[in-house]
Amino acid sequence: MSRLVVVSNRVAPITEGEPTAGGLAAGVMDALRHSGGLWFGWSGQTVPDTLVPPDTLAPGLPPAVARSGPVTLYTTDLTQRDYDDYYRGFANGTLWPVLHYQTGLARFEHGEFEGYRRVNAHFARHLAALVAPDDVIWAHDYHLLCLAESLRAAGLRNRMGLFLHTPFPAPAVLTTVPVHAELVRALCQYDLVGFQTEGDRRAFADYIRHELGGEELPGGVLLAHGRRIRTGVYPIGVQVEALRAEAQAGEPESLAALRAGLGDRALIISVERLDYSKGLRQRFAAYERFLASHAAWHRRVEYVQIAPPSRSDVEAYQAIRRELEGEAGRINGRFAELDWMPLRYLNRGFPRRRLMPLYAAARVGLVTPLRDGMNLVAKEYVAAQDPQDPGVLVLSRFAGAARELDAALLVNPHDEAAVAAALDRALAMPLEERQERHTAMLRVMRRNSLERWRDRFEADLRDLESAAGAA
Ligand code: GDG
Repeated sequence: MSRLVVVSNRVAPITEGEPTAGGLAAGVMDALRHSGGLWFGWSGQTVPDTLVPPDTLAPGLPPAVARSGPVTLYTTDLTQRDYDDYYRGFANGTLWPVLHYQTGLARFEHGEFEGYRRVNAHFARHLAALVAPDDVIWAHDYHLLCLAESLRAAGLRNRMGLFLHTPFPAPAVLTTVPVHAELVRALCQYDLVGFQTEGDRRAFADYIRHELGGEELPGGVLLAHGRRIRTGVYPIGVQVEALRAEAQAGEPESLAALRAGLGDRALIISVERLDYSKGLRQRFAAYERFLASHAAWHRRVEYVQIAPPSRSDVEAYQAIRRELEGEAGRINGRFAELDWMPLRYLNRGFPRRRLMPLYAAARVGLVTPLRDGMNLVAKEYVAAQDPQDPGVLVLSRFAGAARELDAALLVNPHDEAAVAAALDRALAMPLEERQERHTAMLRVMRRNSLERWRDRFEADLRDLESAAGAA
């Protein structure tokens, strides 16, 4: 079987004997172990511009940083200027907000887009030296929209696929990015583009048809820029049984500490990177509304929000952090009693082995992003539940996960009163209804597992003939 070459912004460390942290990394690593191959990405290190002028970074083999059986990891450093333009600038200052429909938070600088292209080309130069002609290349996410274009420019005719972990926005939203045409032209150099939901795939096809005058053939094939691009929907999943086992294997001390703090109060849990797309501000407001309108729950619930800081050198992230700190204090100030804190806001990450038991102990999983490609936390919460006495998932209809988990209590995160009512309903839900909803969600999640996501994408990529993209 030909080798698999995975490319993403960052590579996950190989941890021998331990499960790889995080669902995505575990899925990708398993695929690599199965077929053998390599994973390439940024090391996470920046070097001063003066030492390595970006345009003279040597092409050729980057050093291998780790090997495990048939899998080799390679990384490359970025210069400070690359990091500012590509990562902090165009990827996270322009693309991320627009992909999540937050056009008001997006900034745009031509120079940053040039930096984004420069880093994609830099990745491609290294890859060109690593890749054999029949390798299949699987790129991940919004950082690498221009990678295939650079690889083709370097003469590579390999099969190349991109899986987009974020939403793909409607054409009217994407066209707010001044270089949308360049981006989509670059995307068309992939042979396969995968999305989390049919809505995302549809938005891409609509752009190709209406903005570009391209064609859509049956079976998700698009014709544009003289190429044939296959598209597909591959909802990312979780390892259901492994997560349940992790949830049950919690450290007794942490659980005892949790119980001691919680007493017999019902726990509402939310976990996510501190990101404006996750809807934390609206969620805090909805919880405040719930407390104000449901006095009967006072002292009987506690909402724990875990939000490790993320991308904290991007201005929009500093703003949301400041705002949430103020709001958490204000809400507690308004409702807390000497023996009750209604909201615990923890601005740091937790190891997985502590997180899973926390999910299992929570009566309600509150997952209300304004937009989300999939949202793995929603699936992890469901997987962690005790099937005999499961908690209830309250889920935003704007998470990709809502397409599959329609047995959750689906809410519009902009509707504070509706989210407050859903919390009340979730907390009071009879056992039988909780079990029915949980069983239905588990059924879908077992079918659309992490393994299936990976196997389907990989199989579709291998299925393409080499250089089949040339129409
Ligand atoms: C992108 C897309 C898509 C979070 N806090 C902690 C922690 N986490 C883990 C969660 C989960 C992962 O991080 C987050 O995944 P999500 O899917 O929820 O969100 P993004 O980070 O935005 O991921 C998203 C995903 O890619 C995959 O395609 O679903 O839509 O935006 O696994 O558990 N893990 C630990 N401590 C924390 O504090 N250990």
